[in-house]
Amino acid sequence: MPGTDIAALAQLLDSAARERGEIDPLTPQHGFNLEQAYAIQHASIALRHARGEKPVGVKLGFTSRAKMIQMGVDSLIWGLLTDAMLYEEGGVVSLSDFIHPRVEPELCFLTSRAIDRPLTLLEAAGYLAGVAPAMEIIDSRYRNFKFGLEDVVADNCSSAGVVVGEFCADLSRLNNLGVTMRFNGRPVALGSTGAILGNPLRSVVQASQLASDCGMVLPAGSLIMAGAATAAEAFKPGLHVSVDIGGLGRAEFLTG
Ligand code: OOG
Repeated sequence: MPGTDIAALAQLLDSAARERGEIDPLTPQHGFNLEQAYAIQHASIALRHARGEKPVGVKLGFTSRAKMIQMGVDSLIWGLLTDAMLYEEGGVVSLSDFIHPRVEPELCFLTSRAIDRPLTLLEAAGYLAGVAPAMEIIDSRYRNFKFGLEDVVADNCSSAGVVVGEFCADLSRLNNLGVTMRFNGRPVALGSTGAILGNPLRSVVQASQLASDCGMVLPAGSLIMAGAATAAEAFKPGLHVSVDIGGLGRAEFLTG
């Protein structure tokens, strides 16, 4: 829609995140397209940067069928991470930071060199320092986590927090590792890293393509969250949340 007020919608989403208040999806009233949705996302991230938050990397969304089916959206999307979204691995994540948070098991890549062009799958590992077991905390700013593609993109793909375990330099066997997420020791989500685009390294290829499409360089030391291997789980206070990724190790946090 030509008259879409990118800045005003970015402000609305940013305020919803800061005040932890749900809002109705924006597209029924404002009818923006995907390109405008990314413009809103970037404008809302610019507000965070203006407050002093630093870029730390990117996250991919809907890289697994499990997530596409859970949310009814079937296109790969991406969002931008800042240092304010980093939560200490092994620390306490307070529910008061969020509206209605959910957690999902992921892999997190760390780049060793700047990515400034689209990479092939064969090249991807050469740009990485390592991979870690990780979890993403998502927190849609939309009522009841209900949205369409353009709305979730404008809302920075529900990004809210990341918890990253220890990095491992061996990138050779990521294809089919078992993924188990537990709440207080009870399995709540089971899957395989193969669910992430058939091979999680493809998320690095996708991130390089998406970044280059919008003229963005991912500097060395960037995080790339590969997207969830399973559906997300809502969480409450008083939990020990962990993810084990076969061969790679564990990431965990407590909820308060
Ligand atoms: C959108 C974010 C999806 C993933 O890993 O697939 C995502 C959402 O489900 O709210 O982060």
